[in-house]
This record gives sequence, C-alpha cells and structure tokens, in this order.
Amino acid sequence: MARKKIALIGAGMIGGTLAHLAAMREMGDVVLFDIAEGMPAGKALDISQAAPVDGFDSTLKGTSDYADIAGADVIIVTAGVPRKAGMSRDDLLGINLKVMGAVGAGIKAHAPDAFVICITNPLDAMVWALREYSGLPPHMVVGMAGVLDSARFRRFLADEFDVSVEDVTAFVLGGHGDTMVPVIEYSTVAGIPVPDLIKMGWSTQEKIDAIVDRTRKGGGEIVGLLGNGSAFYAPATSAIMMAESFLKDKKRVLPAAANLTGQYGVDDLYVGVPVVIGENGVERIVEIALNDQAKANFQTSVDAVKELLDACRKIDAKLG
Ligand code: A3D
Repeated sequence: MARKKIALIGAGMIGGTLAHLAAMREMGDVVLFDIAEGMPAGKALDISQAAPVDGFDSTLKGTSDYADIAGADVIIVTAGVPRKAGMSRDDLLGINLKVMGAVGAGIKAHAPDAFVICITNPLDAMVWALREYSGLPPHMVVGMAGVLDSARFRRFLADEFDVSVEDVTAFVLGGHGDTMVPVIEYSTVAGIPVPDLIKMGWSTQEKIDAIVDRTRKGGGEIVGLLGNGSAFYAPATSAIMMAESFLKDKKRVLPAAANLTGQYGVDDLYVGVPVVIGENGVERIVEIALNDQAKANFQTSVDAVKELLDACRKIDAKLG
C-alpha cells in the first residue's frame, strides 16, 4: 500500500510543527514547501534525523518547487505574512491574498484532488480566497480555527471544573477570533451541559463568561506572552486532527470554517460550524437550532466575515 502524502505550504512555526507531528504519527510522507530558500530543506533534514530515535519511517522533503506537492492527499496551508506594526488590515489582506493566489495556482496545477486545510489569517477570508484560486470543490477546502478555539475553551473549562480535558466537550460557532461564538448549552462535562453544572454549583455564570471572553482572546494572550510570533503548537495539533479524520475516514464531528450553502441562513460564505470530516472531505454540515442569544452572536460573527470578504473582493478586483 502506497504511503499517503502530506504537503505543507508554509514551513514556518506552524509548518515545521505540522511536519514533526505528521511524521511522528506516521500519517504519510511529508513535503515542506516554502519560498524561503533552504529553510524547508533544513527543517525536513532536521526532523528526518529524529526518525531513527523515534522510530518513524515517514520521509521528509523540503522544497520551493510546487511540482513536489504532486499527488498530495492532504495539504495544510500556513503560508503568509503576519501583521506588522504600521500595516493596515487591508495591507495585510492584499499581501496574503496574493500569497493565496500563488498557493491556489500551485494546488490547482499539481494536487487538485487533495483535501486542503487553510490556517493562514485572517482565516475566514483566506480559506474563501484559497477555494476561489484553487478551483477545488468547496467540500475539499476547509479552514482550521474552530478545533483550536474549542480546544482553548475545553482547556479553560477543564481547569475551572478540575476534571480531565478528555471529558469536556465544547461547541463553538462563527468566525475565528473576537466574534467566535461558544455555545455553552452544548458544551458539557461527560454529557452534562455547562448551564446545569452552574446550577450544580460547579461554577458561576460570571466565571463562565470570563472563560468565554478569555477563549475569544486566546490568540492575543499568547502573542502577548511570546513577544514575537503567534501560537503554533495547538494550531498545528488541531489541523493534524482534521487531516487524520480525512485520511482515516474517521468522520469526526469537528468545528471548521466550511462553505455554507443556506445552512444557518448563510449562503456562499466560509464560517465556522460543526462539520463531519471523512474520506470525502466535508461530508456533512451539522445545523442545530440556536437560542436567541447564540443566533444574535452568530449573526454578528457572520457580518464580520462578510465585511472582511467585501474588503477582499475589492482588493482582488484591484489586483486583477
Ligand atoms: P510563520 O512562522 O511566519 O510562517 C509563515 C511562512 O509562510 C514563512 O515561513 C514564510 O516564508 C512563508 N511564506 C510566505 N509567503 C509564502 C508563499 N507565497 N508561498 C509559500 N510560503 C510562503 O507563521 P506561523 O507558522 O506562525 O503562522 C502561519 C499563519 O497561521 C499566519 O497567518 C498566522 O496568523 C496563522 N494562524 C492561524 C491560527 C488560526 O487559528 C486560524 C492560529 C495561529 C496562527
């Protein structure tokens, strides 16, 4: 049986961590692509030298040639530039849209059958752009944000309740970041919803509200602590889980930025919702009835994504 192939576009902090995780889990052979000269080859060589110690047989190759991603089963995209001081939101959008243009063209030419997971920020806009530029079917292109956002929420809830993270489930909707919508009625400890746990005296509404707020600002908290760069261990782990669900046809139910076609009253927009990921990519979008509060929060999130996309479309038209 031929090994699976995982291509990582962008070999920076998340890309390198993805390569290490994918190899250690023997998900397949790994190709690390980056425009930076030598760096992807250096990381590939370094990780490959861990193989004899750790006992994995995955091969790793670093490259700056898109031809090397040919036949990839999964592609995870982290290519892009971070926002720097003095850069406006539209400056960043313009630069990363161009990057998505190049990445999309590379995927279209060399790996049109791949399942593509986008991580580059601003996530909900970049995953849309990557779908547009690659021309892949929408169910084969998703954005990673919800698994990370819900992992952060689960971590904080487990700490608050003093229980294992394994027994905490969390439900988040909406765009990545400030407008993300954690739905506490569907977040549980071993099946017991958080509002019931509050009634049982395990926590208070104020404490849960503070946890929701901390989760929304989770990325910023880490940026502030690191001083340079942004989170990479948990984002990489989250994308690996999505890739594994596809490669192993696990049909996990995971929150992801998916192309909506009328679900939740939203059409033709990538927004974070629970989806089933299996061998056919996004196989199902899980649509639940939301209470009024969650509905209003979700709408705010959708409006923020729409505004971002309008800005992208304008820049895209200018770029031609
Ligand atoms: P970083 O370490 O800067 O890596 C990005 C890499 O992209 C660099 O090595 C660049 O050389 C490379 N690159 C730039 N342009 C191109 C191009 N045209 N083709 C190929 N490679 C290119 O960043 P990182 O790994 O820390 O983060 C990557 C992205 O993920 C950023 O946009 C972050 O904002 C984003 N991110 C998203 C989340 C979400 O939850 C959505 C979380 C954390 C980070």
